[in-house]
Amino acid sequence: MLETEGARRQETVAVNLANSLKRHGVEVLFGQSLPSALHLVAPDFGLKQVNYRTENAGGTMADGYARIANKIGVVTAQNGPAATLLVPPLSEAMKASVPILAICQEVDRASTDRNAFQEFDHMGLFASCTKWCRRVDTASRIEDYVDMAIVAATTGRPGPVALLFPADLLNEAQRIARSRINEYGTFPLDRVAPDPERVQLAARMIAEAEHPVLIAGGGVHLSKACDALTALQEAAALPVGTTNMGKGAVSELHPLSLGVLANALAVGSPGRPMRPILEDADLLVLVGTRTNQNGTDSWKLYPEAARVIHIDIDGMEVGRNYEAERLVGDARLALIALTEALRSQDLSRRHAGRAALEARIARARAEGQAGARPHRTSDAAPLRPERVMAEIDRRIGPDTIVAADASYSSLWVTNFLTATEAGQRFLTPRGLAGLGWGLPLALGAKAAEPGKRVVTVVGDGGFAHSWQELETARRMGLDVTVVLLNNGILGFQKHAELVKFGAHTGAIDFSPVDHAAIADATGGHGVRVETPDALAAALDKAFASEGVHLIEVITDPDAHPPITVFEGHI
Ligand SMILES: Cc1ncc(C[n+]2csc(CCOP(=O)(O)OP(=O)(O)O)c2C)c(N)n1
Ligand SMILES: [Mg+2]
Repeated sequence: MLETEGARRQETVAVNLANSLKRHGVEVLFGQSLPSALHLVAPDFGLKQVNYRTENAGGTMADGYARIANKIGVVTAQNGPAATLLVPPLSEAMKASVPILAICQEVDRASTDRNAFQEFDHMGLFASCTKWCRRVDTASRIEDYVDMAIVAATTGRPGPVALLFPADLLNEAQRIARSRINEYGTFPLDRVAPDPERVQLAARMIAEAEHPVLIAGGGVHLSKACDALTALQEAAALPVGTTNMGKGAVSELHPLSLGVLANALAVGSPGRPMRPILEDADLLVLVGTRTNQNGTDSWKLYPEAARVIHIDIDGMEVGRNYEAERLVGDARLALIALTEALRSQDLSRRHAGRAALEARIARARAEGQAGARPHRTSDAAPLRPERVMAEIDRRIGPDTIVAADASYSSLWVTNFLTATEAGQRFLTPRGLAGLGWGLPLALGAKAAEPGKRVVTVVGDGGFAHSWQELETARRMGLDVTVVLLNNGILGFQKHAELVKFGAHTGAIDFSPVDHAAIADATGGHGVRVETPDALAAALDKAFASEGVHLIEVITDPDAHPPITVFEGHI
């Protein structure tokens, strides 16, 4: 650490930067040493470096951290090739509304625009995948820019931002400014309530509706609005379903909960029998959802005749796909205001229908479970993924965080695990649905909540995008359990091609890979299982011991989640 002594002796821009990050509550930097000037002084400010192997995984760790901690995730990177690898995670965060601060080094100011080594147009690079991006050139403006960046990420609709620092600037002497004291790193930073008159109108619409249904999206988690939503569910006897990203916004065991109602409602889906309840709705209350394709089953899920109330922090999302009564504001404040406004409404219609509604939901739930039971209880080998989910489901509790990779893993998790409490977290990369997100999301979540069990479900194709981070997990003491569904193919790709073209290309099949050996080779505990009994034993062992565990489950290559658009085609 001799090298740090010199840096410590004087106050530099890097010291100012570390100091400002600490003021905003930042505790973890997902990094790989660069910018070195920052990382050399960061420990003096209590900033822990979690060292990723690749930048795209590091950015995704910052994403998982932010989703769980409700604090801005910070990732740092070198200019040029490293910065380009931040594009995928920033793009996911942009679509999924997750605040991330990317701190990137720039070439020295004197070398700018001279084709310096690894010089690149980072402003252009990040233009489409950040809410806000600036290059900082003036030593005295560090606090101003850090505050602007963090506020840009955490106010309004959260999202990623980037700050670019020339390497020479970070070394410039600069006394620490003591002028600013506020912390902006926790989100939602500024809770803004919707227009009270519109809240009153919405309350009246709910009271007067015959069959109102509420759909909760991921914004409910981002806003920490799960308790407020549960209170409204009770107060107005409202049936509540969720999108994939909204899973866990309410308990799926609540008698008024419909579970996940999204793009997997074909035969075998536990949620399928709930669909008629949604189809009967004359009023839809959408909360914290961008009404995206997967969330709405290609915009076919919601009844066209239903009136719509849409609560969202981003006014541009309200009415994008469904003309709606606009309640623009923070989900939590909006739900609290709505519950309050309902007190002065006559809710007798809602409460009179509650028992019958609960009975209808209970029947649909039982029917859904019965429909899913054959696969959930199947002893077949190779295993059905539904059976794998059943084994995980009976071992997790409301405190377990489950992160899924893209592809089928996301849908197995959202449709076949149970949120037993409001606020239970299931992280899915549904912003862009890029492969490889599962493990780094899990590592970020574990960095945010070291005391909680974190499990990630990944496919064999997607996992090849992030194998290398098993070593990160081991080295950083981020003990997670990876459940790898090895069907030997790019499953979703294959089946989607079969559905659309009746044929698939030669890119689908893999040579056999010993994933358990990769886990062992990186200091973790790998095991391959081929039967339900072996899976049960492996899960018990992983959950009872420390370390990084990888359970490679050989699964049925013909199995696919009950994706609605596949129905009748394969
Ligand atoms: C980065 C990226 N590349 C390509 C795709 C397209 N894609 C979607 S699903 C899929 C197959 C994934 O296979 P695997 O991870 O093994 O999961 P499985 O569907 O077999 O469970 C592909 C290639 C993507 N979503 N993201
Ligand atoms: Mg696969």
